[in-house]
Amino acid sequence: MTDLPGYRHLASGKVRDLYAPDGADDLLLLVASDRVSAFDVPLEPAIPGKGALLTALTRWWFGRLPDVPNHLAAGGPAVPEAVRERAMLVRRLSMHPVECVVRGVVTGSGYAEYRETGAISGVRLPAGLADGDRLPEPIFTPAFKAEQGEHDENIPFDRVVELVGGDVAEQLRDRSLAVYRRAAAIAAEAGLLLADTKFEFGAEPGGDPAVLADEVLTSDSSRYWDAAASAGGRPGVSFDKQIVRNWLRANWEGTGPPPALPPEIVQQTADRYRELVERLTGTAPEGSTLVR
Ligand code: PZK
Repeated sequence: MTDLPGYRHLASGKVRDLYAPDGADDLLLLVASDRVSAFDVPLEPAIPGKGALLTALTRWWFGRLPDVPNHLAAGGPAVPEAVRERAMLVRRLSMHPVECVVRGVVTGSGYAEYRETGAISGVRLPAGLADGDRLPEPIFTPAFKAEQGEHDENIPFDRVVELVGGDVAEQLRDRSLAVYRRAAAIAAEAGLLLADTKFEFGAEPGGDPAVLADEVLTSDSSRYWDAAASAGGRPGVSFDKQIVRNWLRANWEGTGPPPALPPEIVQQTADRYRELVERLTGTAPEGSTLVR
């Protein structure tokens, strides 16, 4: 975390920091760090360029979704050079306590829940689905945002209605599904399968009750798979922390402090993040070491 002149530190998550600009109560500065976590454990060292890549990706998606109301601020105070490329100045919203997850594929924790109950977040699914199978239609599988350090809890749509009211619940669901469908179509053009993603929305004071917030369609909030490699129902190769997860699983018993990631794992992970941005946006980001 950095000391930012003109800003006050508000909160830090495992991989992000939140600041308030002095004298602009309606704005926030969301700073993506280079930190990485896996299995909910923060790891060392950082992945160089990760925060800038994920921020670039969120900005790019907001640009591709111009008719979806989002939280980017139109103006505001200068953002310090030290964090500029990994920071977003956003309007301060009243955040809904719901993780708006959309799945086009059953995998991960959703697959585990399906195996146990035949449903995910109360959405009943056909019998016989295997890990990595595509669904006939994307499904909205909301989760309740747990306190930091706790696991989010999948909840049925009725519970979303109790939390935010019926009208807003329907908007969260409908916007989430609409954005997922459009993003999945754009990703498909790049040979990518958007397996699932998580959105967060907030209410604009006195305005739109379902503004798209947070990071959007990044590899930290989404599973992107190579479409060719995941054809035929095999779980895909993720463009995210899979390299880190695999290494950690093979090199750590899960108790005590985790070992430091070796340089080659850090490099492979950084390359994988860059490859995703390059394939999606068609441009090699700053500092790219990708060999074409
Ligand atoms: C908001 N977070 C997540 C937690 C972080 C970030 N537009 C907004 N208005 C009000 N609040 C938030 C947002 C957004 N986006 C986002 N928490 C609140 C978070 C911890 C550290 F850097």
